[in-house]
Order: sequence, then C-alpha cells, then structure tokens
Amino acid sequence: TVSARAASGVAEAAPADLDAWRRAATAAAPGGDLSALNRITPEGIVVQPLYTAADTAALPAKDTLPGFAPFVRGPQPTMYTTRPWTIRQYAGFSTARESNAFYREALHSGAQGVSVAFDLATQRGYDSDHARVAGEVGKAGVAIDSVEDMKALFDGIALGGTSVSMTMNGAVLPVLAAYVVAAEEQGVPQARLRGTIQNDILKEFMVRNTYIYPPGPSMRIVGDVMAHAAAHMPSFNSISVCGYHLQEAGAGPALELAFTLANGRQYVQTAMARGLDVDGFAGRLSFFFGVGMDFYLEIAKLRAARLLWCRIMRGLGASNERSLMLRMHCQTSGCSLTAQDPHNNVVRTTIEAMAAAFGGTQSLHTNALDEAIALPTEASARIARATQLILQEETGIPGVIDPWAGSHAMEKLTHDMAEAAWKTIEEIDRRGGMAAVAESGWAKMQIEAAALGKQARIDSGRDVVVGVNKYRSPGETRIDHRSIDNQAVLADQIVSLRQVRSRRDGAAVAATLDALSDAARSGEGNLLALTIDAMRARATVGEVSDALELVYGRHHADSPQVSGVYAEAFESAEDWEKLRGEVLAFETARSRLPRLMIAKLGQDGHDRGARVVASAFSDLGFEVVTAPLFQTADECARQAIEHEVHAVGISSLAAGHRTLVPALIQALKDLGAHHIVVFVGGIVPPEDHAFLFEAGVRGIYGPGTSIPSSAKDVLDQILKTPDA
Ligand code: SCD
Repeated sequence: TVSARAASGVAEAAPADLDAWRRAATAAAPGGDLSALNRITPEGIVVQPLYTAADTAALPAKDTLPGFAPFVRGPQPTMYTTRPWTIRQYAGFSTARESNAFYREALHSGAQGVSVAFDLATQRGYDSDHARVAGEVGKAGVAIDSVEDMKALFDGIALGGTSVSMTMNGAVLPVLAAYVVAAEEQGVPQARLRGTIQNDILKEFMVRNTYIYPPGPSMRIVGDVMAHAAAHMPSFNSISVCGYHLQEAGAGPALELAFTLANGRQYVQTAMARGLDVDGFAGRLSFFFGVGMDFYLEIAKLRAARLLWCRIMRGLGASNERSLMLRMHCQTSGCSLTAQDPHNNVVRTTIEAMAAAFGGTQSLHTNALDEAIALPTEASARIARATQLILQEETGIPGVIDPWAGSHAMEKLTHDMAEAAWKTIEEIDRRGGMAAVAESGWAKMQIEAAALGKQARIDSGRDVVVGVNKYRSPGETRIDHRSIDNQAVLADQIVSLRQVRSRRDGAAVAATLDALSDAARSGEGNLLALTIDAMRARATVGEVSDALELVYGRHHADSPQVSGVYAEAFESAEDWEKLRGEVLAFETARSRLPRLMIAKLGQDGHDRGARVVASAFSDLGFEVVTAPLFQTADECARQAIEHEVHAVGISSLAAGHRTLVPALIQALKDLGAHHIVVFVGGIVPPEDHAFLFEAGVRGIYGPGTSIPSSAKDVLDQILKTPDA
C-alpha cells in the first residue's frame, strides 16, 4: 500500500520509471496525445509539462558555480547573500528641483541608486525653449538644459557615493558631459564616478527612436564615450546594452536576447576597431533586460544571457574574467501592465520582479501600478519600491544563490533559450552583422512581426490578459495619477536658460562649440572630452547638439510596414469577416476605401503601438498612411490634407496629448479640413478624456482596446462625418 511504501522509504528512493509516467500521462492527456500538453512559444521553444534527468543528461553547462565562467549562475560568487541587487527606480519629471526632491525622498525610503528619466526634448537634443518641443518639456522625464540644471538635479546627493544611471542615447554627449561637470563642481572627479549611461544607439534605430544623427556618426559617438570612460572613468559603465525596449516593442524573450547580445558584440567590435584593448573596456559594459510574465522563460533568458555573453567575449579574444561576465539591470515589463483593473499590476510586477531576482539581476526597476496610465504618483512609486524591499527583506529569496539551478526544467529551458537566441545571432551574421540589419530595417521588421502576432493573439483571446480580454470588471477602477503642469515647467526652464546665457562668456562658449564641430568634421579628437569643455563653459544641450548637427545632419528614418501578420494570427474568422465586410460597405458608400493616417506628434518616438495599429488596420482593408516621426501639429495637419485621409489617429505615449492634439485639431480647422476626424490611442489618463472630446477628438483607445473594436468605431465615426 501507499502508506506501507512510504513508511519503508523504499518507493521514494526507487528509480523513476519514465515510461510508466508517459503511459499514465498519455491516458490523461486530451485526445490521448501527450504532445498536446506541450506549449510551443511563438518563438518555437517547446515548454514540456514535465522535465526529468533525461532532459538534462547531455547538457554542457549545467554544473557551474556563481562567480566563475560561464557565469550562468551569476557574476558574483556570493551574489545577494552579501549584497542584494540594487533597487534602482527609473524616475524623473518636471524640473530638476522637483526630481531632486523625489530622488532624495526615494533614497531616504529604501532606494539604493538613482536612475534618471529625461524629457523627450532633452533626449532629442533640444533646449526647452525650442519651438518644436513646447508641449513636451518636463513631461515624461526631467528637463535638463545645462550644467546648472544638472547641479540642481543632484543637489544634496553625493555623486561620489551614489551610483547614477542615465537613460540617454541621442544626446549622450551634452548630458553625460553636464553630469561630469556637475560632479566636478561638487568636488567629485571623473575617476570616482559610479554609474551607467545608456548610450545604446543601435536599439534606438531599431525601436525607440530617440536618435539624433545618422547611424555612422552615432556609432562614432558611442565609441568616443566608451574610449573616454575607459581612460578616465574606471568605475563608470559606459554603455547599457538594452533588450528591455525590444521586448516592450514586441520581441519575445529569445529575440530580445539575440538582438541585445548582437548589439553588445557590435559595440565591442566598434571599440576594438578603434584600437582599444578589449580587456580595458569590456568589464564596464552592462546590459538591461525586460522581464515579462512568462515566468520560467524569463529566468531562463537571464541565465542564458550570461552563458552566451561569455561565449561571445571569448570569441572576441577577451581573457579577463570581468570581460566575460555579463552584468545586468532589469525592469519589469511595462507592456504587461493594464489600464483596466490597475491594482492587478502590483501582482504582475511582483511576479516579474521575482523572475528577475531568480535570474540573478544586479539592479532592478519595478514598475508602478499606474504606469499604463500616467507617471507614477508618490503612493504608487512607494508600492513599487516596497515590492523589492519585501522581496529582499521578508522572503528569504536572496539567501540562496541561483535557487533554480539543477532543476531539470530550468536547466533545459536555459539551454533551449540559449540555442534559440544563438540561431538568430547566426542569422544576423549571415546578413552582415547587427549594424547592417539595424540599418536595413530587417531587425525592426522581426520585432514588429512579433508584436503583431502578440496583438492578434490578445485580440482573438488566445493569450489571456486578466481584466482585459477575460474576466473584465463591470465597473471602472479610477486611481489618482500625477499630472505635470507643462507650461509652468517651460516657463521655469526659459528663465534659467536666460540666466545661463547671460552669465557666461559667449566667446569662450562659441570657441568650444567650434572645436566640437571641427572634431566632428575631421574625425579627430574625442567628442566627449570636447563636450565636457563646452558644458563647463556653460554651453547648453541644444547648442552642443546643433554644433554636431551642423556636420552630421539630423537622421530621418524610413521603415517599411509589415503586412499580413496580424491577419494570419487573428483566428476568429467570423469577427474578421464581419469587419472586412463593413470596410467594403464603406467603400461602396463612399466610392473609396477608408483612409487613415497614423501619426505621432512631437518628440515621442515610441512607435510600437502606432506601427502595430497601422499594420493591423491595413490588414483589415483600410488604406493606411504612416506619418513620419517628430512632426509638429501643423506639419501633421498638412500631411493629412495632402494624403486626403478621412481620419488621423494620433498615438501618444509620452503625455504630450493635452497640448499637441488640440493643436492638431486647430491646425486642421485653420486649413479648412474640418471633415478630417481625429482619434487618439495610447496612454491617456481617464481624467483627460473629457478635455480631449471637448477639443474635438472622436475616439480614445487606451491600452487593452482590441484593434477590431477600435477599427469598427473609427469606421462608424467617419461615416457620421460628411465627406469633404
Ligand atoms: C555586487 N558587488 C559585489 C557583490 N555584488 N561585491 C561583492 N559581492 C557581491 N555579492 C559589487 C560590484 O562588483 C560593484 O562594484 C558594486 O558592488 C555595485 O554592484 P553592481 O552589481 O555593479 O550594481 P550597480 O552599481 O547597481 O550596477 C548595476 C549595473 C549598472 C552594472 C547593471 O550598469 C546599472 O546600474 N544599470 C542600471 C541601468 C538603468 O537603470 N537603466 C534604466 C533604463 P564594482 O563596480 O567595483 O565591480 C530605463 C529605461 O530605459 C526605461 C524605458 C524608456 O524610457 O524607454
């Protein structure tokens, strides 16, 4: 009997009879088919219902130790048992003074490092008083125009002791230079600075779009930052190679992993091509991954990342242990959050944070529950921080290093994840390397196809999102959110810019800027070193950018649209045909297909949503025009008229909608195009809905709206409007 066997302890020790299990499980599986219990991820990774020793017997890297190559089990021998991961929350808004107060409070309440979010104007190299950025100053990050702002940002925060991460790519030179000078004026020399600059321009060309210059000059800037840091800032991480944004843009974990490592390798090759010794800089390369809801696979991804990076770096001739070890920051997934039932986001974030900790991250950002709606409030930021503090101090999780090691499932999934990513890396090599596939648009297309597949699986209910496409709440949960008085921030910035310009030696500034342009032109000298001189003389972020733009120009991307992927992945044929029928009926009624322009306004380059919608609407039969990025409201209105569209759909993710959308509607009216209907999609807090409807917006589609339902609404609204 069972109890007799248990009492003897013999049965527990008996060797597993896998065949017997297979027979039992086959009998219980749907249709008597054991393989029906496998889950095959969209990237082709098979997740089995059971793993045993048979799955791991032949694996090469399953019995390793933390702190030793290939570092699968973590970069440090003791990991969190002597120092837990850094609680580093990405934050920044409004003016430097206000962000400073937020950082000081966070550090006082358990945060362990700072991570600066800059507003879009700064990220794209514009001073706050530039006409193109009026609606965005201080909105989705802090406005920084000069060293004076940077000093205010870190007032009372000892830069020698606190590590600071800055999410800056396009305008990396003036922003990092301003940081160096602000520290210098605090009495902290470059050599003592600890922290990280993102400086990952390749992924900007692939997904995030806050580039300024074309790819060639942009890669020179990356290389100059790495070279300067290697020589003068030994404790500063000169690059944070990002997968996070790729995942946010739609990449699955294996694609995210492959592209991130391939980007990292490209940066190493760029630096080596300039003559830098690989072991002189590689130890200060850092990585950044997103952690989504696919729990086992996300842990596997982080373990596989370290394994593969070690392989890549050995391949490039690195020999120092530090060069072989991948260190990472992680952020819980923004796109897994929902605007519906926002409190559920705390649960999602906790699960993702656990995966990051089990995966061995060095530093972590946990999203606030309201991040799908607006900037975090004090209260939601506190919960997000506490999520990590609870994991670190209440659960015992940090007490065991890499606790999933030796699990048949985790070891096999780590191996499978590594293999899947490696295959893609080989494909990238066949296509000429990462710089080539980033420039050709191939990389972007892969991510976009993945995003469309995901959207279609959610819209058709195959992938469940609780509270969104299943178990919807009958009522709406309203939560407070932070809103920024953009005009007040702008006025403040204008005053301080005026002060900076009136107090400096204009001729000295001009000389430093000329030196910068000359170095850009000649290819000689280090652009970061020269920018430090310029910022010390009190040049502004915009002036430095202009000095380089003079030589390099501003980059305008042109990327083709994916088609057919959404239609193929959308399985509910009945709904699909119904909607297609309505689109065709529209054509009969109006003698042409509904034509829609999808646009983003201002400096908000987060275009995943816009591109997914454009592609899906096009699969549904709409004629879709995708407007170029970074337009003003006026430019957008003119384009809409030129293309004779029925409607413009604005995708807004960076809180500029209150200024930019009414400006667009006004511009359309001024140009006599009252008939063009305006919709808004993206992150629009419920409190702003009435304001936008009053301004003339005809539909607002937040996160979680299914594309067919928004398409139907767009069609109905156009039909209600007399054609021009
Ligand atoms: C750590 N140390 C240990 C140890 N653990 N020493 C002994 N035993 C242990 N167990 C040492 C380390 O070696 C290091 O010293 C020091 O302690 C600090 O540890 P760390 O592991 O380096 O941690 P940290 O300083 O926090 O650095 C972590 C990264 C760094 C390396 C990952 O690059 C980083 O902070 N990145 C954050 C990036 C970020 O915040 N990005 C936000 C992006 P030594 O240094 O002397 O070795 C947000 C974003 O883009 C949002 C999206 C958007 O807007 O689009």
